[in-house]
Amino acid sequence: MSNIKRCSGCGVILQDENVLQEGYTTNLENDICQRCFRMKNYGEYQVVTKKYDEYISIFKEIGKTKDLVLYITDLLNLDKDLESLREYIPNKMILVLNKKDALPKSVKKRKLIEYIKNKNLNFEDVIVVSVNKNYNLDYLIKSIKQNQTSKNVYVVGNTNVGKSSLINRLIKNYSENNQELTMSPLPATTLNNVKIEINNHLTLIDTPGLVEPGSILNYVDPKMVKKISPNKEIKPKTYQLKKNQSIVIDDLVRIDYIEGEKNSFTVYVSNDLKIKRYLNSSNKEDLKDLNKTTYDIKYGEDLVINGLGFIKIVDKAKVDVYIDKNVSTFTRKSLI
Ligand SMILES: Nc1nc2c(ncn2[C@@H]2O[C@H](COP(=O)(O)OP(=O)(O)OP(=O)(O)O)[C@@H](O)[C@H]2O)c(=O)[nH]1
Ligand SMILES: [Mg+2]
Repeated sequence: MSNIKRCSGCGVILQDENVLQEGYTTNLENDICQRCFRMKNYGEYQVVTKKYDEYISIFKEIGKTKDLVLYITDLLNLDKDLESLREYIPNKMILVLNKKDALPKSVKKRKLIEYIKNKNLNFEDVIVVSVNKNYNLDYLIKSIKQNQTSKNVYVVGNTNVGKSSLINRLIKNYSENNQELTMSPLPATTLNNVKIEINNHLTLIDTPGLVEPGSILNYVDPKMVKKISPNKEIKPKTYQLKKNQSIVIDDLVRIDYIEGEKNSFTVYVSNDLKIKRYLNSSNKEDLKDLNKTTYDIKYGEDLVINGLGFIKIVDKAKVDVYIDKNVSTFTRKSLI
């Protein structure tokens, strides 16, 4: 290969020598790699994993610039720690809360913003959007204009939060450019930084999303990944539970209510997942072979299951959660 050409869909370096290696294309005249071609045209997917160090070095490179950074997160999977990136990226940063459409309409934008602002984090702006519904992107563009420090603006965030989808939408809405980034419901779609010129004053730089080791998406098959990722407004389901009753979500997670008064559990997960409720958990053994964690949940907290969604529990409760040992769970003050 004499001069390096990158795939315009995912940023990988194109090569025509080894079918088994990333960046393969049958012909270097092509603009995208075979993996992107297959994702775009057939919805096929091939797993590529990056090492943690590779992400960190991408973040550090961004940190060396003074450019504005858009930090994208998914409202259903709000990062536990919204400041972990700060260690590497001290830049001016706008927090973009995407996938508003997945939450019930009754959840107000203002409430979500207040929730974040109460944490006193250091963001220039906090913006709720839905890329799919084209919601609030005019405001995002305005805020970018106000806060950008140069032409370049980086787009970072965990895998699957919708970074490439957002940029594609901004291209459609605000640019003459016709480049199209590859998007997919599966983790690790974008493989390298990709620069996209929106106009003479703005170039967005798409980056590969960090694959969180604690996300359930890493431990289920692609069919289940699609089921777990909501593409419609979630219809939350509320269960009034007494102790010794349980909720089981699609053979993925079991929650036993082991101590507390009659209590209300509202499940916010994709509508495609089946939820079962057991009136007497001691008779049922399903999923009890999975890893168990016991939580003492305080009044007004959510139990979050990384990658899947969350359960809002009204009163204090002691629960046993059974789930794959690699998947992280935690509690937080109720989002909704
Ligand atoms: N419901 C909903 N889904 C969205 C929205 N935006 C993106 N998605 C979906 O989220 C999934 C991931 O989108 P991508 O744009 O590939 O995500 P990414 O952040 O670029 O992911 P990586 O390249 O792996 O880091 C796709 O299935 C998108 O359709 C949104 O506003 N609402
Ligand atoms: Mg991407």
